[in-house]
Amino acid sequence: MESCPVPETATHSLFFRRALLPQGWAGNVRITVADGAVSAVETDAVQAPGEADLGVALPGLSNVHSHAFQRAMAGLTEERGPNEGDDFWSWRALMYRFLDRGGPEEIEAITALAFAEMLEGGFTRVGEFHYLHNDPDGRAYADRGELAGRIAAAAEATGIALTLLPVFYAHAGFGGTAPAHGQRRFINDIGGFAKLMDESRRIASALPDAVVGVAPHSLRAVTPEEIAAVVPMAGDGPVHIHAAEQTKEVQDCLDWSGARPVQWLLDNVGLDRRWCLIHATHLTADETTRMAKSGAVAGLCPVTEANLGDGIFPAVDFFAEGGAFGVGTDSNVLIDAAGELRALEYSQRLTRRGRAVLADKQASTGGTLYRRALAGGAQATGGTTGIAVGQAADIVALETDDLAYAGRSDDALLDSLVFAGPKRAIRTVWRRGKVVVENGRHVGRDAIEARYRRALDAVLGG
Ligand code: NGQ
Ligand code: ZN
Repeated sequence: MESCPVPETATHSLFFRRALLPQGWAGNVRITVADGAVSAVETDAVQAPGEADLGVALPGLSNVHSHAFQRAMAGLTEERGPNEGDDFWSWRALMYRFLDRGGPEEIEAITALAFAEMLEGGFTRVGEFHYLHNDPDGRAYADRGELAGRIAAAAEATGIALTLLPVFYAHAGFGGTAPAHGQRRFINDIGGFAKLMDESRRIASALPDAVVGVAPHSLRAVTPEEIAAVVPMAGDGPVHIHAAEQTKEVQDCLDWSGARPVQWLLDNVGLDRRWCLIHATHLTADETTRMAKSGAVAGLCPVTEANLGDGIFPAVDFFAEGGAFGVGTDSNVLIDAAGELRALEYSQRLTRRGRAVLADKQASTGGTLYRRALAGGAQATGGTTGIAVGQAADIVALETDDLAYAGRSDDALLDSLVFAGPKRAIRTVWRRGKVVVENGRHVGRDAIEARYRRALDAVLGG
């Protein structure tokens, strides 16, 4: 990247007039960074002559769920088709068609743009639910880690922290049915997947703080025997799975097993803190309580869930039971951490006909959501839990010159960030103490954009 004036091994410090620390908001905070990690946090420090005031610092959030390649189809699936009922399944058919083209270069270029936008949008780590493994004809690449390597290259080029979640995908529906043609780029058997996991670990070890987990795609695409085989491959890493996103999926699961998807997982896989259930939209009261108590994270993607017409997650009840959540950008139709939190709260307000419904008692909504998404996101991805000694120096500074923030402080800034739409919400982002976003723009954006445009010509061109 062109503008990284600070060598990574150097110790340097960053001074903020306010910072959100694990113990709460603090003033005049000097954060010392050594080898990419926070080595000291001083509060009520005296600003030294010549030391810049970098404004208001937040810990970066983890994006728990992304399919980076889908960034290239943002806005392209909003036409009504000839048949009754455009829905998730017709969207998915269009998404599959999109995969007819696009080789490693295109996947990397699209992913790099998505990752740069995530950094600009307040995410410093991404959980990439990576299921594109094969070439456009459905053949395994000679190097099984070819596309995982492209994801890692995009993470390295942009600077975002990577939690790589190689996806096991083998079937079109419940009960181990044969995969459809449109799914040919996702398919693995257990032996091939084990090789992909080995490659993924090798690739991740070249990045400073990448995490590798495992993602059985869904109960539709993976049989119970396959889940039992792939989950141990996560080692200490997280396990992510799509669950109960669509009512048809819930019904198909009932027809197959007599249980609903989350109920099935609770009864059969031993959900715990390692697990992240993506969407978990359709829950009974009993499932909500049991899932919350299990310690598993709800990986909520409210913008995509609205875009795809999935339904509304019972967040009020889940929170009341102590459930943990993180947010994800999933289809990447919009990439914005604050926008996910806003969509989550608004979905609950619209159904509950109330305000500030997800806020802790006598606390601000933005503040509550930000802190909880930070904690749940870190749990689900192995990301930073806050600005504290030993954590990666992954820091977001607000664009406090924006009028949306005028006259606000501390949690009121978070409320304005989430609800009051700053035009440019974020000024600077540091990843491992290095500037990756400056004045709201990723430092490598020009080159990333040019490469993305070429990739789109290749994927969409005539
Ligand atoms: C995915 N997306 O894996 O990209 C899915 C579509 C599927 C969402 N579920 C494929 N939002 O679930 O079968
Ligand atoms: Zn997904």
